[in-house]
Amino acid sequence: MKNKNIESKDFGQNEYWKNIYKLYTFIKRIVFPALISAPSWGQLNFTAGQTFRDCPDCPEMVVIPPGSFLIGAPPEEVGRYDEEGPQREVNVGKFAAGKFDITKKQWAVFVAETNHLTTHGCAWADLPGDAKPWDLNPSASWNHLGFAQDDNHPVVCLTWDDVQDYLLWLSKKTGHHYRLLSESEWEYAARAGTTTTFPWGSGASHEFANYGTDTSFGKGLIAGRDQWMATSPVGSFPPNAFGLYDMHGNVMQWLADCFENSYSANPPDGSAYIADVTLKTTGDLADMNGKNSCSFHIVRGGDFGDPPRSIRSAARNWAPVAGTTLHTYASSALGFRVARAL
Ligand SMILES: [Ca+2]
Repeated sequence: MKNKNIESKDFGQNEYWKNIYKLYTFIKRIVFPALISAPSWGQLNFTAGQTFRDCPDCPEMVVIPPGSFLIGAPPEEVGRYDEEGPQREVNVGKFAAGKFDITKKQWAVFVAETNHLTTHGCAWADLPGDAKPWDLNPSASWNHLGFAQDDNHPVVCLTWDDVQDYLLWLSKKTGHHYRLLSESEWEYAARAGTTTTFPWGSGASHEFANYGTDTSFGKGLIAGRDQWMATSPVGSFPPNAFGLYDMHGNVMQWLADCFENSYSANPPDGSAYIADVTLKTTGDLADMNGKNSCSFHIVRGGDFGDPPRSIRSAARNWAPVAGTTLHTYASSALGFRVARAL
């Protein structure tokens, strides 16, 4: 019918071609440039600071704004270790980070759906009879510890392998790429625009984080808002400027990077350092000499038993410890947070 009408009137035919030309111009000037300039359809929907979940049981995510920063600590920072330098500029692209560490409840969903077993034991489990608390207690697990943890506490006692299995499961379940944060992403997100020792200022404070005594390793402390000797429920302290909780203290977080004892080879694009090379280390790190860099992974944030020095934005740590591997090492002071590509 439409074609017949157009053919029967000269006026109608002109209008038809005018509309075709208008449509062509619209596509050429508006639609095409928009398609080319948009990195992906998904990214169009995310703005910095926005929070979202990919399923009802999935971790809540926060969109982190892209930017650049100096990774590491300046030479004069109190408590600095040699491996926190040299400071280097890193550009971090837009990504989403878990608002909180993964909780016991979220881990339990994974276990229920996959029957995932954790049989490696756990260090610092605080169970009766732990003669050497730093050794793996074979009976301890994420669900069997010597201190109380409700569903909202960060899940702990997981090896690197356990965490990789969770990330694969979550990616498959949601259709999105979930992974660990790189060390650059972690420090950028922890600093949230600050250059001070801690995001809240120059001194440690139990008003902002769950950590231990001023002088000892492995001992918790209750003071001010920090009412926990061991782990605290996620979100018990104020968030940083990017909207992330518990980046300092509570539990350390597994990261994607292999070990490197300086930032001299750290990728400037914000990605993880994953070069598997033979380590050449001396001094305090001499026990790692000759081992492969990727037989270790960086862990960040410090934990409930750490002194202030270890929960600084620039403080670095790594796992596993001597005598264990990425397949066996687990600790009640070590959990994880997820990242998602956008
Ligand atoms: Ca505490």
